[in-house]
Formats: sequence, structure tokens, C-alpha cells
Amino acid sequence: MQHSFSLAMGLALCILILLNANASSAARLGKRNKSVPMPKENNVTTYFVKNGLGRTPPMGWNSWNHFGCDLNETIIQETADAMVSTGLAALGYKYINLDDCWAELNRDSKGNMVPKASTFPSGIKALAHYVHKRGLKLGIYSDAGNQTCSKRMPGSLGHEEQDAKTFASWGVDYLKYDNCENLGISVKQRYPPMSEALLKSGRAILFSMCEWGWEDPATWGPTVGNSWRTTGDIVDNWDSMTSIADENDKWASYAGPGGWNDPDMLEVGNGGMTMEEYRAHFSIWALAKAPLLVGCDIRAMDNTTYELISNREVIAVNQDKLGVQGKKVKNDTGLEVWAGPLSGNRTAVILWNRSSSNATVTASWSDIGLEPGTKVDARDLWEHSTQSSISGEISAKLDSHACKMFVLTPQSS
Ligand SMILES: *[C@@H]1O[C@H](CO)[C@@H](O)[C@H](O)[C@H]1NC(C)=O
Ligand SMILES: *[C@@H]1O[C@H](CO)[C@@H](O)[C@H](O)[C@H]1NC(C)=O
Ligand SMILES: *[C@@H]1O[C@H](CO)[C@@H](O)[C@H](O)[C@H]1NC(C)=O
Ligand SMILES: *[C@@H]1O[C@H](CO)[C@@H](O)[C@H](O)[C@H]1NC(C)=O
Ligand SMILES: *[C@@H]1O[C@H](CO)[C@@H](O)[C@H](O)[C@H]1NC(C)=O
Ligand SMILES: *[C@@H]1O[C@H](CO)[C@@H](O)[C@H](O)[C@H]1NC(C)=O
Ligand SMILES: *[C@@H]1O[C@H](CO)[C@@H](O)[C@H](O)[C@H]1NC(C)=O
Ligand SMILES: *[C@@H]1O[C@H](CO)[C@@H](O)[C@H](O)[C@H]1NC(C)=O
Ligand SMILES: CC(=O)N[C@H]1CO[C@H](CO)[C@@H](O)[C@@H]1O
Repeated sequence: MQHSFSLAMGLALCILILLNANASSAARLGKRNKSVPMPKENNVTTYFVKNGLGRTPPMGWNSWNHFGCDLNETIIQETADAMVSTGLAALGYKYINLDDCWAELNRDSKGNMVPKASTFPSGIKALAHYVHKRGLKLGIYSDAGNQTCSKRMPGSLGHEEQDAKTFASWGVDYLKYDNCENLGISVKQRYPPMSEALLKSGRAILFSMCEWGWEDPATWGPTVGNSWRTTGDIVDNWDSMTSIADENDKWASYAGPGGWNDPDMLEVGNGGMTMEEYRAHFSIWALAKAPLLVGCDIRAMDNTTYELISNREVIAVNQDKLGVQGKKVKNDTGLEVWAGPLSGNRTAVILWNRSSSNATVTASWSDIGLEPGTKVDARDLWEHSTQSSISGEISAKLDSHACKMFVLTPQSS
């Protein structure tokens, strides 16, 4: 959400296109696949700041991907209403999060942030009350700099305690903390003070760090925040989504209950990808234990969008109590297998066709950490059907950019 990033994104896209070119020439040459080990159970006992939040990845909605700076309290109230009336709230989507542009440009005479009078005339406290009455939680946004990315409101650098107290007094439940206008100060000096200020604020406020993966936040984030962005901003297209999924994947072993890798918010429903691409986006985010923050206008979403984001079996993978991030375990020239362990000795698997030519995608038991003789029941989370007594491997023929997602449950011998 910052302009300097468009150049970086452009470069990233160029590199991606080069990689794709390599992938297809590799395919023609019949090059070998790359295999990586399955993730193991994490030792999560050492994890996290003591706020007790985010034991499973946070779920909800954020204004930015669809509304940008054009948000106001009516939109937020109607979104909260829609979250309940559509049944999404009951599926676990509980955070209603404001992004940038909710405040006046200047602080008041006491140095407090002030809700923007023209768009939030009732104030944030009233909005939090509105949201809480519907059984939901309210998230707010600030920045570890002297202004936010829009430059239309103040940042919290140097005002951490005062702003944390203000947010707590309003009844805020979640803070997304961005990285613009940061005066060149190290991330590691700018984020911990807000973490401490929130802990001292007297209210349980989930801390969502958004430093764009600058200083490998996975390596220090678990003691500072409940989630940390591992990448730059997502854009509503296939190249952005897939490259972000890959970047985030590198940090899988650092995530666990209380602290999650965040590959940015969902674009499902915003129109820039096909249904199959959005299905893959949602499936991979769920498997990777990413925060599931819907980024479309849920007041007006179409049936396809609803069908994707309301799949309770996929959501259950994301919210599984084991809390281990699934990862890419095989890339056979763009025919990929992603997998990870679930509670109850189960395994979640995604077969994903990212290549430029037709092929069947196969996960053999050795790819996904199962003993050779294991027989499983394979639940197809998108077809809602079960194949019993599969052994050795699971495979699928897939449409362009499509994926299949399974949960494998070993049969008791
Ligand atoms: C896991 O954490 C516990 C408690 O902190 C510790 O005693 C144990 O050695 C850790 N195990 C590994 C494999 O790191
Ligand atoms: C919010 O925006 C919508 C649509 O742009 C408009 O209808 C509504 O009146 C606005 N509400 C406030 C409080 O500005
Ligand atoms: C933020 O800091 C920069 C660099 O010191 C300065 O140029 C700018 O005026 C500051 N902006 C605000 C709103 O304080
Ligand atoms: C969405 O589904 C509902 C009921 O399932 C149906 O009445 C409606 O026509 C559908 N809308 C679209 C745009 O397909
Ligand atoms: C997948 O593997 C091919 C070569 O087998 C490689 O060119 C490509 O970069 C890989 N893609 C990813 C996303 O790892
Ligand atoms: C690739 O798959 C699509 C859809 O399954 C099919 O229509 C098409 O004929 C296939 N192309 C080739 C070259 O096999
Ligand atoms: C888990 O499943 C594997 C087969 O994949 C089996 O060998 C193992 O005994 C099972 N463990 C438990 C605790 O059920
Ligand atoms: C795999 O995806 C490519 C596009 O990346 C598509 O052309 C092809 O048809 C897909 N394969 C199958 C078997 O559908
Ligand atoms: C399907 C396939 O070819 N899988 C192979 C991928 O590569 C690993 C080792 O690099 C092999 O063990 C797999 O059999």
C-alpha cells in the first residue's frame, strides 16, 4: 500500500516471468522434480507474547483490499451486519478490521489520535460497541512511523503508550501496525515498543505486525506479535498471489499457536483472478495457517465467492489445533504438492497445477511423510466426498491453475 513498492513488485513480476520461462523449458527437457522434507510438529511451548491471543490464525475482514481509503462507518457497520447475516461470523470470521485512513491528519491538543469526523462521525468507541453487540471484534490500524502509508493520518512511532491506551479505551481488539514513514529506524526498534504498550494497555489486543518481511520477522516475531507479514502487499492477480505464497513458505517452521506467518490478506471476490485461482489462493492460505482476512465487499459478494470462503472443511484445516504450517513438499516443474500435519494423526494435502501444460499431479506417501503401507481415507474438501482405502499415492487431473485439497486419515489397523 505504498508507492515505492510498485517498482519492487514490477521487478518481482519480471523475475517470476523468467522463472516461469525456466519452468516450461525444464518441462520440455524433462528435468527432475525437487523434493523437500515434510514439516514436523513445532515446539510451540516457547512461543509468544503473553496476551494469549491468536491460538489459531485470526479470521475476519479488512477494509484495504477493496475500499482503500474510501471507508466510513456505514460501510463498517454494514459489513459487520453482513458478516452475521451470511453466516460467515458463525464460521469463525470475527474480526472487522479498519485499515488506513480512519483518522484525522492531526492529533488533538492532548496528542490523541482523532477519528475522522467526516467519515467516522460517531467515533471508534461507538463503532466498537456496534461490532461487539453483534458478537464480533473490532480491529484498527496504525503505523510504526510518523505517518501512515496514505500520509493522511498520524503514525504511532513515539506515541506507542498513548495510542495503545486510546485503542484500549475505545474497545479495540486488534491492531494492524504498518511500516511507512519509518525514518530509517530498524524494524526491531520500532515494533517491540508497541507490543509492550498493548500488553500494558489493560485490554487484550491482537498485534498484527506489518513490516513487509524486511527484517526476517519470523525469526523474532513470535515474542513480539501474533502475526507478522512475510512479504510486500498482495495484488489481485495470479503472479502476485503465487509469488507471495512461495515467499511465505520459506518461514513455515517459525509459525505456531500464538504467532503466525502472514502472506497478506485475501483477494478472493475482488475480480482479478479466476475461480480456480481464488480456490487455490484460499486453499494455500488455509494450509499455510495464514490469517484468513477477507478483502472483498462482503455486502455484495457473489455466490462463488461465498462458496469459496465459507468452506468449513478448508477453514477447519486452517484452525486445526495442532497449528503447524503446511508447506510445499514437492515441485515437479510447476506441478506442486503442499502438505502438513493435522491433529489426530491426519495429513492435509494440496495438489496444485501451476505449470503451462496439462499433467496429472501426484503426491506419493514419501512426499508427504506417510509410511509406505499406510491406508488412508481421503476426504476431498472441495468435492465434499471421501475415497476410502487409498494407499501409496494420491493424484488428480486438474484444470488450469486449479488445485485439489484433501485430508488424509489413516485407517486404524
Ligand atoms: C521444547 O520445549 C520444551 C520446553 O521449553 C523444552 O524442554 C524442550 O527441550 C524443547 N524441545 C525441543 C526439541 O526443542
Ligand atoms: C459511506 O459511504 C457510502 C458509500 O460511498 C455512503 O452511502 C454513506 O453515506 C457514507 N457514510 C458516511 C458516514 O460517510
Ligand atoms: C516525519 O519525519 C520526516 C523526517 O524527519 C519529516 O520530514 C516529516 O515532516 C515528518 N512528518 C511528520 C508528520 O511529522
Ligand atoms: C445465489 O444463490 C441463491 C440461492 O442459493 C440464488 O437464489 C441466487 O440466484 C444466486 N445468485 C447468483 C448470482 O447466482
Ligand atoms: C519449480 O521447479 C522448476 C524446476 O523443476 C523451477 O524452475 C521453478 O522455479 C520451481 N518453482 C517454484 C515456485 O519453486
Ligand atoms: C488440457 O486440459 C484441458 C481441460 O482438462 C483439455 O480441454 C485440453 O484438451 C487439454 N489439452 C491437452 C493438450 O491435452
Ligand atoms: C499415525 O499414522 C501412521 C501411519 O501414517 C501410523 O504408523 C501411526 O501409528 C499413527 N499414529 C497414531 C498415534 O495413531
Ligand atoms: C495446468 O495448468 C495449465 C496452466 O498453468 C493449464 O494450461 C493446463 O491445462 C492445466 N493442466 C490440466 C491437466 O488441466
Ligand atoms: C514423482 C517423482 O519423480 N518423485 C521424485 C522427486 O525427487 C525425489 C528425489 O529428489 C525422488 O525421491 C522422487 O521419487
